[in-house]
Amino acid sequence: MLVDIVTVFPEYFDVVNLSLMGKARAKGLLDIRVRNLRDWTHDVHHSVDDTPVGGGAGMVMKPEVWGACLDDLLAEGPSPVLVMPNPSAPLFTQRQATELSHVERLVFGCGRYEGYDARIPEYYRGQGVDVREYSIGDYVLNGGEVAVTAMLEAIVRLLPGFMGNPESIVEESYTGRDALLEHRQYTKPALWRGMAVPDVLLGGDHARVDRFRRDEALRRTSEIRPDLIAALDCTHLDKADRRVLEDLGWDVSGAHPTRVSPEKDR
Ligand code: 6GU
Repeated sequence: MLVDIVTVFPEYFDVVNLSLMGKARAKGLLDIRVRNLRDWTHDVHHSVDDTPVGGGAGMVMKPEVWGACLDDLLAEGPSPVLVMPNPSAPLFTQRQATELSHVERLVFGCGRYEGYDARIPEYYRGQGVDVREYSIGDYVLNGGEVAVTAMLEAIVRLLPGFMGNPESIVEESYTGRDALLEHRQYTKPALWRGMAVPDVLLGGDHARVDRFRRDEALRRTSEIRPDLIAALDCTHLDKADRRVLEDLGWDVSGAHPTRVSPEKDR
């Protein structure tokens, strides 16, 4: 996979070059090029931003500089998916990570300040480029650099051959068909500071262990992320799943689980 990252803070991505990139490059999976957006400025101050049209606080990244930069990058190689982090965009999830792990080339454009001129993604979409804008969560960061680092790590670890043990990807939270939170993990010793590992995990009965973990995943997800339960496809639930969810107050008779209303409870 070929990755270009455009930023006004190229040093920010040293960390990617050290850990992620080091490992992936050693395996021949990934080539990351970090570009300084200011290399595409022509004025003495190398300015990349300006005040917002219509007024308001902060600065907005100028379209001309981004345009010059992205034109050059697009002319360079295989046609990429262009990813532009934006706190006001749809959420980046494991689904997007999986999808983007299959593309040949990614270009990430890191916005700073209050964001970038809205015509930038719109223009490249009009040119036939696959442009994606994503937020990584409901909180505010100073710029796209941290968001790109997070997205890139989520994508690159899915490249075939990146993980030592591909099984561990299948079992992780958010990945499987059902996208449940993962069960809790324990290692030895079986008793630590008076706290015991659940007995069933020590018994060696793999079917019981699987069921215990599945029940826990359902319970924890219902408690912490009920939105993920509500998104489950009920046809994928076995009898034991249904019993657990019903105990937790879900109606599983429809296409997706719904909360049994408090009125109905009484
Ligand atoms: Cl993609 N950018 C910024 N600046 N803040 C964010 C974000 C992105 N996602 C969540 N917060």
